[in-house]
Amino acid sequence: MQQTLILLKPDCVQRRLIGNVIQRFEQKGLRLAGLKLVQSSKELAEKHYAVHKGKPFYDSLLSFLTSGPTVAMVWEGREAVAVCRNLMGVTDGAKAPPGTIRGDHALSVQNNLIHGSDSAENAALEIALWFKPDELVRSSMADGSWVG
Ligand code: IDP
Ligand code: MG
Repeated sequence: MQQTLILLKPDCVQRRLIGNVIQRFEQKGLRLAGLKLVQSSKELAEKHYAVHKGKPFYDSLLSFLTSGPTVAMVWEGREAVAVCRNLMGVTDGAKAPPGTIRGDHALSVQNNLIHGSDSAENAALEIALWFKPDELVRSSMADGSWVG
């Protein structure tokens, strides 16, 4: 069972798309293990996007992520990292295929609604950055044996 960190970025919250996006993860069969609304500090945004430090869009990206509330979530299930990345679509909303979250609702490269961890290793680091251990809930789903 794999876990991944999903952030609904400030544009997703402001555009009232939280429910739309959460429904997609639920319908896929993933299990929600953690959920909260966070006003990201500059320090948290810097740590989260440390890999992009020095890139031309870095400062703008930090301003964007700290510009309003973000929904932070942990979703889990079989191949959760790749499953979520596929549901999101590629980074550039203009290139993301229809049917994906970004493909259906984003046109921008920066304001692309959602973050998803890109590997199981990074997921573990990012989950620890955004959540305390006691904010994550272990449970099983009633339909677990059907969804697999
Ligand atoms: P990802 O979110 O699809 O994993 P990354 O390459 O990890 O994409 O970039 C992190 C975030 O930085 C993107 O989701 C997007 O918000 C922003 N970003 C990436 N590339 C650009 C760019 O070329 N211009 C502006 N913003 C960018
Ligand atoms: Mg990334």
